Amino acid sequence: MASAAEIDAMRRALLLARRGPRGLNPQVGAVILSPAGDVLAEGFHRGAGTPHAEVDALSKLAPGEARGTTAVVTLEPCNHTGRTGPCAVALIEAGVARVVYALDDPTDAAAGGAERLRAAGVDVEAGLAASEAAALVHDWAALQRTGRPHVTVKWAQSLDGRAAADDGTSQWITGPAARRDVHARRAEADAIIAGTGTVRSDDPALTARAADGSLLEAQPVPVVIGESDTAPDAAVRRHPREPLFYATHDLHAVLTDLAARGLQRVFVEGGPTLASAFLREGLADELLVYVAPVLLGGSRLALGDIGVASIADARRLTVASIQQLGDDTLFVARPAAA
Ligand code: AOF
Ligand code: ZN
Repeated sequence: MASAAEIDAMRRALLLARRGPRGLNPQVGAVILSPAGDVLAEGFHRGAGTPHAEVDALSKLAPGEARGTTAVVTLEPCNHTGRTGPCAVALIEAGVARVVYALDDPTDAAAGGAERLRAAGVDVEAGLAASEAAALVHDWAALQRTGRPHVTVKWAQSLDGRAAADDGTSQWITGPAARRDVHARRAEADAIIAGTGTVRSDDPALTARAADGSLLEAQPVPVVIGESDTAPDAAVRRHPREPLFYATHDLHAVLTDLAARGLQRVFVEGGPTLASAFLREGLADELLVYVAPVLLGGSRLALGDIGVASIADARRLTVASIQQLGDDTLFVARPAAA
């Protein structure tokens, strides 16, 4: 059973974890407690290649000071030598007597730290605040499972399913409330993807902005996919994050590369061609469809070829939520489980 001091320390460790960046490694926090339950040291992980949270916390103690202490960590201490050495061994060597951690390490490579600690006589308790810790590293863990980022595909359309008028104009189909919602969701993504066609025709900034136009604090990395060149003076080149350009149609390869850069959650806002390609390839985990009460008619459909030739191939969706945003309606939908 975790003590009151350990429960407090875990809450603190979860806060510390958030100070680290989202990236190739999970966000992890650690607190070292004296046998009396006083906080002796705190640590967190600052990203791949830097010390893990436990080692960061231990480094703040004098030699021998960790003997007999309790380490409270948001993730199972690792058992492997990756870019850094195994934390389980560091804790054993420091003489830590007890380890309380929240979540088992979900990777085959690093798991097993709990067993190793127990084998060395350390008292180990798992599962304290496991659901909070799991939520914190959810996107990272999903990426370890799938090998690619979580993909949200967004588009705005008229009630009759058009993304633009016949002359190509599309600003604006939806109203201010819907556009604000889009910006808030952009800020939660690690990357925002557009096609070269959309970059050429709309010259989007691909930034996340507040209602007054000012930049939000969190900015996704802008990603531009496609074979036509992006003009030297394109707005995306002035983005606060350095843009990534992929002159390819191989979306799997692009996503694999984004995953290798630690980008866990991407937002596809690239226009009908790109949205259709992600759907055709089965790469959309979530759809955000903003529907405006307006009719455009004509030929500029919100989606083109998504690989549906006949009704039997229709992409069935599960609607997660329907939300009214001013005059517009947002459908959040996911592919129905096969
Ligand atoms: C921990 N504490 O703070 C973190 C852990 O390449 P490395 O050495 O940085 O190892 C990365 C793996 O270690 C990562 O995939 C995850 O399984 C675990 N992360 N483990 O004990 C930490 N960040
Ligand atoms: Zn570690």
